[in-house]
Amino acid sequence: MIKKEMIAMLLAGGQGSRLGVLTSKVAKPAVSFGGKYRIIDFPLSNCINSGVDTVGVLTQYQPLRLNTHIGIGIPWDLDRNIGGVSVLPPYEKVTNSEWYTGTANAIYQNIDYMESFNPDYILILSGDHIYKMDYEVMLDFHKEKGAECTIAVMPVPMEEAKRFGIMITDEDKKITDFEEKPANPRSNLASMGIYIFNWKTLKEALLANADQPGLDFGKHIIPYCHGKGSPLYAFEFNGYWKDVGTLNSYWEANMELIDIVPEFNLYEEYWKIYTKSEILPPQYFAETSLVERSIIGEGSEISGQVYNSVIGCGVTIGKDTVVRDSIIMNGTVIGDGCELNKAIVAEKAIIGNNVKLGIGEEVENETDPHIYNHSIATVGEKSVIPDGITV
Ligand code: ADQ
Ligand code: ADP
Repeated sequence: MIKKEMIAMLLAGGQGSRLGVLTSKVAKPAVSFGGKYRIIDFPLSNCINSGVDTVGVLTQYQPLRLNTHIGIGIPWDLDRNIGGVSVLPPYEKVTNSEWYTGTANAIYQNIDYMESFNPDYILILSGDHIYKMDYEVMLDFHKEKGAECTIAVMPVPMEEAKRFGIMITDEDKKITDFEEKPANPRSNLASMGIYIFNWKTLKEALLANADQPGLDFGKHIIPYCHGKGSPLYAFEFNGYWKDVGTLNSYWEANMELIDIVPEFNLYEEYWKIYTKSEILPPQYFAETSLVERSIIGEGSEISGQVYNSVIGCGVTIGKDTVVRDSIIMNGTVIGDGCELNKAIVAEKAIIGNNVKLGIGEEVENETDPHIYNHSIATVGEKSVIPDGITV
């Protein structure tokens, strides 16, 4: 009989509507990040680097790119004999097929998948966080405390606490109180949405709450376990962790990669970030080009000037074009004489000549669908912007 000590279930089905046009055609976990990666590469790479070799990826909304990206999981090279990466969309069952109505409902609908590995522990992950974490250290903590559920936590600024699950712990890190997104938070210890459950505890909680509409971990499962008196513990994480759910946090997290001393380092040998990328030619920099403090993906051709920016793979930047503080995703073509300032351009967009986009802090146009607040101009995937436009 197959036996795995711990398998991971990666929730990748959220709509990500707060990322606006960036997620109108792709699921949030499949959005590109850092030039050559996609957001989901980070939790998946954490799994490999932590020795978790079986991962179920729960997809739902716009899953096409995600499916192509994950495919049969070769770049991540998890256990390909038993387990590995499995994409678990809803609607796959013979009976009772329905959409995943909430995070825990998605897990509930895959009880048979989890059961087939006869696991002791289940690791629940989100597909939209940028961080490096050794889940094995968290599992050791879970065992040492005799917990039934361990929640990874981080202190957050008090004014942001109401966006998160918030808890109060005793000196032994035991959770004495938990509230999901409280209006008046009593602490700033936030849940990172990363949980280790004893399989028996999780299964019982899922079955007992199966009828809850929109069954959710923060709203139902954690409060249920707490109410029942199961020992819940908080595992404190002190590294870099970013929920890239908003345009501002997405932009900031990309910009943090190019800081002179990056807080989040992609170049560490011992914690590699794996991804699936196309086979592309090297970058090419024309004699008219100038690049400062930027990431440039493979296969890009740069004839203009690029400052403090994250440029994806296969991007063309024309002559006399200046790109500053911006994120340009894979396959986008920018013509000559353009000016991009604090803009996010999604994949395969075509921007004509002499276009002006996102002039720094001044852009504020809430009525135009291509422009979002926080002064970041965003251009959706495959958009075409004609010559001479200023937005
Ligand atoms: P939220 O940030 O609100 O709170 P949530 O919307 O519950 O997160 O999504 C968590 C993950 O599940 C995301 O990766 C999302 O893509 C995915 N997901 C959402 N709905 C899904 C569905 N129906 N099917 C499959 N996947 C789905 C949670 C916790 C808080 C905690 C924050 C930390 O509830 O307590 O503080 O995460 O970010
Ligand atoms: P999105 O909200 O962008 O569709 P998710 O599916 O990941 O992305 O988020 C699920 C829910 O989380 C949202 O519908 C929203 O109610 C809530 N949420 C999380 N963080 C915030 C926040 N900072 N501001 C508003 N709502 C939030």
